[in-house]
Amino acid sequence: MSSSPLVLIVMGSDSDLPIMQEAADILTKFGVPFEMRISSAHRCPQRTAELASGAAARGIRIIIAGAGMAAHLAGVIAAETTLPVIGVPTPGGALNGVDALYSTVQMPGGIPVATMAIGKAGAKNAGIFAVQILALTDTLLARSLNEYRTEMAQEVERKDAAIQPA
Ligand code: RP5
Repeated sequence: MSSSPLVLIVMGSDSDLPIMQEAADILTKFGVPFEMRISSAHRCPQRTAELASGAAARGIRIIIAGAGMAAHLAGVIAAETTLPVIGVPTPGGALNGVDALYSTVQMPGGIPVATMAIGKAGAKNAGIFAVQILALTDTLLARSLNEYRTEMAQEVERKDAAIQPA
């Protein structure tokens, strides 16, 4: 696999990092090279647009965008590229991520954002979903995904065994 980043993780603020780190951890686990950036759709719109519009030309294949509150980051990024964009609504603010969920998932027809769950589970799934897309054209990655599923199932069996009476 190439060592230049294939996945770009963008978040609106460093306050999103504890959530978005879950996506980074999954990509690291599967050996997928990625880049992590902070860029805001409203605090630095021009910079965010340039980051998105230039991504494909430098080899990025998928963008994961995480933001909270009135989270327009994923949609703005999707507007600037035809790369698949995976959105992660991050928790926080008065509505604790429900606002971000609606802002991210409710894209008008024409510019899709593949929206995950609010918070750490969503960020983790964003990482896995990116790996699944890359695995369409990478048999080693596809094999790793199957092993990951097998390990998950075995973990459930271990937990089930652990609560059985002696
Ligand atoms: C959004 O506003 C960010 O994605 C973050 O989730 C939220 C709050 O940002 P900070 O005020 O913590 O920088 O743009």
